[in-house]
Amino acid sequence: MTTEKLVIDIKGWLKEAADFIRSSLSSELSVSQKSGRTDLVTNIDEETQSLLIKRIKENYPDDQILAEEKGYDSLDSLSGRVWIIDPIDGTMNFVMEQENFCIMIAVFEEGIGKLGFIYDVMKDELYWGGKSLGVFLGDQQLTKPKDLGLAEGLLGMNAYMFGENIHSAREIGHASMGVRVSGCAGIELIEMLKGNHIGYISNLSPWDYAAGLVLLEEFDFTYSNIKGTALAFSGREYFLAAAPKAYQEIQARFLMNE
Ligand code: 2AM
Ligand code: CA
Ligand code: CA
Ligand code: CA
Repeated sequence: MTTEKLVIDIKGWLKEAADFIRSSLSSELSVSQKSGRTDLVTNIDEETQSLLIKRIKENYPDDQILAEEKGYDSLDSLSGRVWIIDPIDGTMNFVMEQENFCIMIAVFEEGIGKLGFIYDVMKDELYWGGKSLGVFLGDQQLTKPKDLGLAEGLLGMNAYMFGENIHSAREIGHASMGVRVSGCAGIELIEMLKGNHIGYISNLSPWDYAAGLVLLEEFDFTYSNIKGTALAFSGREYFLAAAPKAYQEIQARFLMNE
C-alpha cells in the first residue's frame, strides 16, 4: 500500500465529507448534549463520521478505527494501521458560528504517526502532511516556524483552564505575548504550523491531537501530557505542545514543581 494512494483517498473523502457538512448548513440541525450543556453533538457530527468510516471500511477493511462518536471511542491497542478521526472538531463553533471547525484524520502504524490531515471546512483550507513528507497547505509546502521563547509569541489555550488557572495556565498565559482561544483544537494546531502561535495548552482526547501531532513532529515542536509524560492515546488528558524553547521554559518555570 503506497502512501500516495492513502493521501489521494483521504483527500477525496475529506472533500466529500466537507461538501456534506456545508450542504447541511441550510437545514435544521439536531443538537444533543453529551456530558453537559457545553458538550454538544449533532446529527452532522455522527453522519460525517459514518461517511468516513464507510469509506475506510470499503477500502482498508483490516484497519482499526478510533473516532469520537458512536461507539468508536476506544481501542485496546494501537497495533497495525489505525485511523484516528474527529468528524467535526469544534462542534460548539459549528453550532453557534457555522465556521471555525475542522475535520481531522490521522493514520498511525504500530503506534507511529504517519499521516495527518486538518481541514478547515468553511475556509476550504487543508493542512496535511506526513512523516518525512513535510507539511502542506493544499499544494504549497510550509516552512518550519522559528523556535521562539515563551515571552516571544502567542499561546493558544483552553478557556476553562485559563479561567480556573488549571496547571498554572493563567501564569503561563501572562508570561507569553498573549492568550488566544479559538474553541477548536484543529485551528489551534494550524496556528502553530503557520507560526502564528508558539504553543497550545488544553484538555484533549486522542482524536483532538492525533492528526496535529504528525504535523507538529515534522516541524520539531515538542508535545506531551502537561506533566511532561507521553500522551496515552486513551481518554482526555491535559495537553501541552509548543516550540522547543517555549516548551522547556513552560516546564521549568511553571510545571516541574507543581
Ligand atoms: P470537539 O468539538 O470535537 O468536541 C474546545 O475547547 C476544543 O476541545 C474542541 O476542539 C473540542 O472538540 C475539544 N473538546 C474535547 N472534549 C471536549 C468536551 N468535553 N467539551 C467541549 N470541548 C471538548
Ligand atoms: Ca465533542
Ligand atoms: Ca475535537
Ligand atoms: Ca468532534
